[in-house]
Parts: sequence; structure tokens; C-alpha cells
Amino acid sequence: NGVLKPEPRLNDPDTLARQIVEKLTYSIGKNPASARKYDWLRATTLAVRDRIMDHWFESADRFAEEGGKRVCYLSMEFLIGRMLRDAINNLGLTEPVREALSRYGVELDMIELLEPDAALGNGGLGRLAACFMESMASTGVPGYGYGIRYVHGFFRQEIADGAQVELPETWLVHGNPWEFERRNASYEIGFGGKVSTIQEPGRPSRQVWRPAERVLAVAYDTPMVGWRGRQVNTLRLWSAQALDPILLDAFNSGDHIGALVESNKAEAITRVLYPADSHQAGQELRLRQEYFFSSASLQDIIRRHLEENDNLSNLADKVAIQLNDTHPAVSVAELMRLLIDVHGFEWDEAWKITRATFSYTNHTLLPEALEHWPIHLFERLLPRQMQIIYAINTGIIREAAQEHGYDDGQVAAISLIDEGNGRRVRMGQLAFVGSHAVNGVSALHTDLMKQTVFRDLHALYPDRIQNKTNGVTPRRWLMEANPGLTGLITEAIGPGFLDDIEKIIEIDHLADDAGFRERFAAVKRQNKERLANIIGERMATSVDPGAIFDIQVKRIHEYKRQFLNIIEAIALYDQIRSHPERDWTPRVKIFAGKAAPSYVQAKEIIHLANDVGRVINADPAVRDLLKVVFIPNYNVSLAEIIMPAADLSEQISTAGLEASGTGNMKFALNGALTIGTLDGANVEMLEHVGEDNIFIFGLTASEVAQRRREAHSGRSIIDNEPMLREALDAISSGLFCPDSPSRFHSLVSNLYNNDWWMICADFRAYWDTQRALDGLYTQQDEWQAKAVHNTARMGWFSSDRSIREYARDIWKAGPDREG
Ligand code: 26R
Repeated sequence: NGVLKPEPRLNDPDTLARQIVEKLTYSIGKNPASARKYDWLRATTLAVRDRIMDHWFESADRFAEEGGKRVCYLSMEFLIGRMLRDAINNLGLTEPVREALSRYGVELDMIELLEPDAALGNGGLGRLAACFMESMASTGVPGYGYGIRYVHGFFRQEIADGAQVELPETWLVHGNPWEFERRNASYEIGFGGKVSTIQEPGRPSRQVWRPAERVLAVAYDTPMVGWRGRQVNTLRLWSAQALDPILLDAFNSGDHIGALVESNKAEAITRVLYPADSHQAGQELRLRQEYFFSSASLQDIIRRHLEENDNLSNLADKVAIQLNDTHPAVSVAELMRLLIDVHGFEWDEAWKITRATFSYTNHTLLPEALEHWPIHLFERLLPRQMQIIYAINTGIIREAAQEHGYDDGQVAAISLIDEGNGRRVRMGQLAFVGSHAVNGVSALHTDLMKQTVFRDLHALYPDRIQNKTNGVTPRRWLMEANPGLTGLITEAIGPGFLDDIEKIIEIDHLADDAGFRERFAAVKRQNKERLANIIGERMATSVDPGAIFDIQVKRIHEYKRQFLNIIEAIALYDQIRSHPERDWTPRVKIFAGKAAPSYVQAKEIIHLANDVGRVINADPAVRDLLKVVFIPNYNVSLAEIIMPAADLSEQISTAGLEASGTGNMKFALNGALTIGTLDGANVEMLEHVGEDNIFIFGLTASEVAQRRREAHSGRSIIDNEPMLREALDAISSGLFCPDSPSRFHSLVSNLYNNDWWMICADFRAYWDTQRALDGLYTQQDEWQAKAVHNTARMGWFSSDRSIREYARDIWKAGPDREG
């Protein structure tokens, strides 16, 4: 009908090769003879991107046509990692692209490494958001991710003399071929100023907010390709710009710096990711970031809704908005403002729409990580939203007092305002009351939410909290990270598990098949060799791939207890030296992870791991029986190499403190055995893999709570546990830090004084379990059988399953709802 339709793109190696060279020539300006590896990466990315476009438009058209409910996932973090391998895997292009490049003597595996790792997140929460984006596209949920386009992602970590050094991360310096700037989707975001009441004759009074500052939020879209390219969703990230790029008057009068002050201030909002996941610091710039992306996302959602609907009264039928932790919780007040002040709704109607639209996921119970903003800061930056929060609070408190007979104490417990320490807005409470559903991320965590932070709100709204156990995408974390294992499983049971990961259970009986176990072990061996090579190259430490690879990789945090793991390494070192005649099982203890720059104890733990490694690895008395390595700069790309190379996965948090964990799932899916506490999703992993196939030790969450109430201290335990005492004495003596012997004194004295994280309390159980694992590793048949059972039984921990549960129980959206 006269419309020029693009030619369908063929996926054979010849066509791909031609198109890659076309990109190289006409988009990059290089010919194949002079092109560098990086040019080939760009050309390949652009050629692959062309193929994504058709699917992308098709998905967008389909959503518009079907008129179904859209899901908007608001998250301050998306920890995506590299995108090329994921995109070509999901499009089924891995082999054709590999073949096309090989014709020019270019290796796909080499150029992939040049892609920067998109690190727009800190850890678990951000990586979960990335898995969820991929799973929404793979399961047919019309999902839109909304977040921040940080110029500098999570910092690069170097280790200098054993200590962490933070360096700026610069993923955008060479441009970003995956993103599309959308100037037409830009919105004004206000800050500060005043609210005035307007009273017109014969009409109800209304509030008008006149912000003192305004900045522009500009959208950048990145396609999120689902499995088999069936659906491509959008990740929309906001970038801040000044409304006036330069103050010309100031410039012309000679004030060249002042002319740029405003634009610098505006752009600062999206300049850098906050690298803290431990303490809520209460900094103004962070609140600005939170409001900036919340408001931009809501304005965008409203605009699209009004393009397709007459008004906003049916918003909740067409959009579900998921708040990823409280970071976007100010959205509750902002949507109320937009509905009432801008679109003329009455309070009650606006509140109904708001609650029906939002839902909220909690990811931590740690009191120091819960967000609560000082009232004076909130009021100064967001005066109208503050008014609305007070009004929401009044309504909730009235309901509690009148309908449920709450007394003053009970009212104080549910109030959105913490009157205790200098008046603060409790963002968890705000997210809770503004949502129709609130979820935890593992069964245990959800139970604890009901008993602790949200006990009082749960009593008031007993149907609101539900569980949605986390999951990980099997495309990135099995197919792409572990092609060897994927190939082996495909040979054994066919490719059906690629479309439905729960079918991976079909290899379960092969745990009894000696031939299969051997091939399974051979894949693991290869993956370990690859990691050993990296350790050799990067850290000049040689490790034996025949040893147990015992790995703990995650953010460094006291509750995650890397310190317990290091103490065990020191005790083992001591035992090996004292009893060289015994039959020790060789072990390589591998650590990686970043500490928040201001988290002193976490940085000391990194320092200790490095110092201990330096001493042990240089000691000829232990030879290859024990090595301790800390790999710098843990990120998604490194995780993709580490997960498949582990024999043993360390998931040893103090029980009750790890909300879920997701690394635990990646390791087990790739055939590692877990040593872990009854914490987070470990509890459910135990139920799925069976107690013979996981190694659980230590206090339970309720025992930890009990001991904390009793103000338990470590001293008496240390006195009765010689191995523990000797390890701690070794640290205190300066054995690992002769240049500065007191370096770790405070770390050790914390154990004597209160042992808050139950390191002393759990030491013996941990030690014993490790020794049992030593024994098991020498029985390779048994070990490998357990490893096969782990891989076979982890299908349930796919983020596809998590997303289907969210879609069914919370969003009421997705493919099962339509048609
Ligand atoms: C407020 C600020 C300091 C802040 C606090 C906490 C910023 C970021 C965080 C990150 C937290 C919420 C996080 O990443 N939690 C992790 O979420 C994972 C996904 O649900 C869980 O698997 C993991 O157990 C939990 O620690």
C-alpha cells in the first residue's frame, strides 16, 4: 500500500558477514584490512542491532493493538553487564555471527571482551532487575524498565598493597551503540520552591507547586531481547540536562564558569551511581536522583496512557508499577500530585488509583539500609510531595484509630513519620501503604518482614504481604556462561530445557550414570582451568585446577561473613602446618567483591583476605594444599567466568540477614555444591535439591535473634575453641601484616566483645562441615553425583518462574491474561 517495508534480514553467515562489513565501511569508516578489534565489535553490534529492530517494533505494535496491561519496573539500578552475547544468543545468532567473523580472521570470543560491562547497579538488587527484564521479554510480559542512565556506573576496584582503591568507571566514553536517545520523550522535573493555595470563587481550593529549579529528563532506550527473539522490551533510562545549556548573559559578560554552573548542577543528578548498599547516608543528591527518575517515569507512563485512553481513571487496569525497593517510593506521593494537581482528581479517587497501580518489593531488613529521609530535607526539596505524605499519613492513622482502635503507641509504629530521631519520612512505610501488594524475595525473608519491619502494618493489612522468591535467568547464567555444560545437557536430554528450564530435571537420573558424571566433571574441569588461567595472568598466582575451588563472590559485608571464611582459611593453614603428615584435600579459596567506599570494616576484610593470601601462597610448607586469592574488580562479566568454575559455593550469611541471595542460585545451577546457613533462598534450595546435596550449618534465624537478645559475646567461645583462638591470635600478632601489626585489631576485638554477626558462634559448625566436604571431594563419584543433582533440581530458581508469579499474583498482566 505504498509504504516501504524493510527487507527481512537473513540470518545466514554470508548475509551477516556482508552486513558487518557494510557497517564497518559506512558507519565506522574502516575497511576490513585496517579495522581494529574494537571496530569489529562495533560493526557486529550494529549489524545485530538492525535485526533487533524488527522484533522491537513488532512487540511495540502488538502491545498497542492488544491493549493489555503493561508492567513498569522502576529501579534505581540495572546491573546488566555485557549485552552482545546475550542478544545474539537469544536471537539464535551465536554460531552464524561466529562463522561470519571468522571469515575475516576475527574471533567472536575475543571481540566480546572489549564491550564495556554496563554496571548501573551495586549488587543483588540491580542484577535481579536485569534478570527480570530478560525474563519479562522471554515469557511474554510487556515489561518496561525505568531507571537512571548513570554516566559513571559502579566504580572500578583495584587492589594496592592489599587495600581496595576506587577508580571511576567510564562505560560511555566510546559511545553506546545499544541505546537510542529519544528527545521527544523528555520531561521537566522540578525541585524546591513553594506551594500556594489557590482559591477561585465557587470552586474547591487547590494547591499549586512552583518549583525553584527545573531540569530536563531525557529518555535513552535500550532493547531487551527475549529468548528466541520472540519479544523485545524496552529499558528506558533517564539522563538529566539543564533547560538552558548555557547562561549566555553570564558568558557574554565574561563569567565563563558561572555560565555553566546550572548545567553542571543539572547534569550532576545522573552523573554517578551511589556505591553504598550498607548505610543510608541521607544525602541530598541521592534524594534528587530518586525523585528525578520517579517523576520522569510517571510522567512518561501518564502520557502514554492518555495517548491510548480518554482519561486516567482506568490507569490501574492498564499499568502495573513495581517499586524495586524504596528507592522509587517517592513515586507514591508524586503520582498523587500528578493526579490531583495536574489532572484534577479528587483525593479519594486518586488514592484508589495509586494503590491499585503500585506494588513494592522489599530487599533488605537491615535497619541501617532502610531509607528514611530527614523531614527538613524532604520539605525543602519536595514541598508538595511532603504535604501529600502528611495527608496520606493522616488518613492511615485515622483508619487505624477509628476502625481498629489503635492507641498512640500503635499509631506511632505505623506512622509514615518517624518522630524518634529527628523526624524522618519512612520510605518503607510509604511504599507499603501506597501499594496493593508488598513482597519479600524468599520465603524466610517474607516471614521475617511480617515479624519485624512491617509487623504493625501487616497487622493492619494482613493480606498485603506475599512472597516472590527470586530467580536468575538461565540464558545468561547457564547457556551463555557455560556453553560446555549446556552442550552436554542438550546431548543427554535434547534442547527442550532451553525453552522450559524446569525440564532440566530430566538429567537428574544421570547422576547414577558414571559416563555422564565423568563428562559433567570434565566440563567443570575445563571451566576451572579457564579461571585458573585468569588468576595466573591477573594475579601471578598459580592455582591447581585439581583442587577444590571454594568460592565466595558478592558485595563485602559483615553480615555476609567473608571474615568467617578467612578465619577458617587461617585455621586450616595452621592445621596443615602443624600436621603436614595428614591427608589434606587441596583447596583454593577464592574471594571477590567490592566494599562501599565508606564502609571501614568491609575494607578491612578485603585487606585481610589479601594479606592472608600473600602469606599463605608464599609459604612452601603448604605447597598446593591451600591457596587464598582475592580477584579484583568483581562484576557481571567476571561472574560469568567464576560461577561455572566453582566446586563449592559459599553462602554463609548470619541467618536472618540475607534477604534471598541470587549468586547461590547461579552457582548451584552450574553444578557447585553449597555450604550455607539456613538463610534467604538457601532454605528453599535445600527443599529443592534435597538435604543430601547441600551442606547446611550454623544457627537458625530464630537462634540468632535469641542470642542477640541475650547479648552473647564471643569471648567464652574463643576460650573454648583452640583453632579459633589460634587463628585470631595469628591475625592479632601481625603475622599477615608485619608492616602494620595492629591493622586488624578492631576487627578481632569486635569478636571478643559482642560477636554481633555470630562468627564465633558458628565457627565450629562451619569448620566441621568444611572437613566433611574435604572427605567427600576425595570420593569423586559421590561429589559429582551431588553436583549433577544440583544442576538438575535448580530449574525452579529461574527468573522466568519468578516473573510468572509476579504476573499472575501481583500485576494481573502477561500472556496468561490475554486472549
Ligand atoms: C539505601 C541504600 C544505602 C541502599 C541499600 C541497599 C542501596 C542498595 C541496597 C541494596 C540492597 C537492597 C540489595 O541489593 N539487596 C539484595 O537484593 C537481592 C535481590 O533481591 C537479594 O538477593 C539479596 O539477598 C539482598 O541483599
